[in-house]
Amino acid sequence: MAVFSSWAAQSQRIFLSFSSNSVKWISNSKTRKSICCSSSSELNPVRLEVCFSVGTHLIPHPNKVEKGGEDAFLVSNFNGGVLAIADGVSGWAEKNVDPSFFPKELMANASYLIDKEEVDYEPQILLGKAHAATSSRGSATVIVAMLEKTGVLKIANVGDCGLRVLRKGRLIFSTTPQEHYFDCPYQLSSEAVSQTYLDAMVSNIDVVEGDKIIMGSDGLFDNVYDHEIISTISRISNVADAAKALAILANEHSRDATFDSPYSLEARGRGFDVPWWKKVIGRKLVGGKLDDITVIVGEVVSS
Ligand SMILES: [Mn+2]
Repeated sequence: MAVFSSWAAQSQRIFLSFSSNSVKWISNSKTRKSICCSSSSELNPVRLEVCFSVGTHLIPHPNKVEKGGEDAFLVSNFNGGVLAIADGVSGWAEKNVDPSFFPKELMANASYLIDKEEVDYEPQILLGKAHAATSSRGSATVIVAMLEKTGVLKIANVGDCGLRVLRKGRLIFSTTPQEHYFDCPYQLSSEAVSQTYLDAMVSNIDVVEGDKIIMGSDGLFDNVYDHEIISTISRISNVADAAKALAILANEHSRDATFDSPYSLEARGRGFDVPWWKKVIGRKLVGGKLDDITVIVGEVVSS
């Protein structure tokens, strides 16, 4: 006991005599290190920083090829990576407004705002600020996904663009479309009656290295089933090739009047169908849906 007291006193003296910051820092650091290594490595595993490896592919509606369609998208490598798609609402053409202006300007504004302090790396705030900065007439459905280097994927979605997360070939997350009624999705608009960023569906998903993110406009999800997305992603590991293959598949289905697409299935579920006299001879409402098709495939990789 006497020996212990003596040692403690001596130790304290030594500590006090080396009162410079550097000595304290070394002393504390050593203590922390030994605790970390011995007991808490399993509780607090060291997480590698992650980012996206991204492939994109856009196929415009066959009648809108010349101007490149009415979808717009952005890919940024800020932080872990930012992906976004805006799909211009085609009904604006009836009011002599080019439906591609609004989504293009919205994405351009979002691109400018991504790294701004006031956005605070929050996709919902980015949507709000980008919407407020957009002066074109028109409207768009829009989805934004921002990956933090720590592995949190933050999503904000207004309308019927979509996002899937696949882990080891299995679907672990899917967005749900928001709509007023069939074929009328929630949308950000130049008109005051529209939805705002506050109407966005917001999700935070923990992702890990190897996870695949498939993001698309409704042109993808109206024409391609989730099981087809899963099989395509499982078959093609390169993100650019996978995005292209999914867009081509969606395009083929969209032009196929006999394909029982997710869109036609949904339409029949809502009570839309062929006239009764066609039903009598065994016909039903089928076919793909022609649309602009945007596909972004991201793989979570260590940075
Ligand atoms: Mn669309």
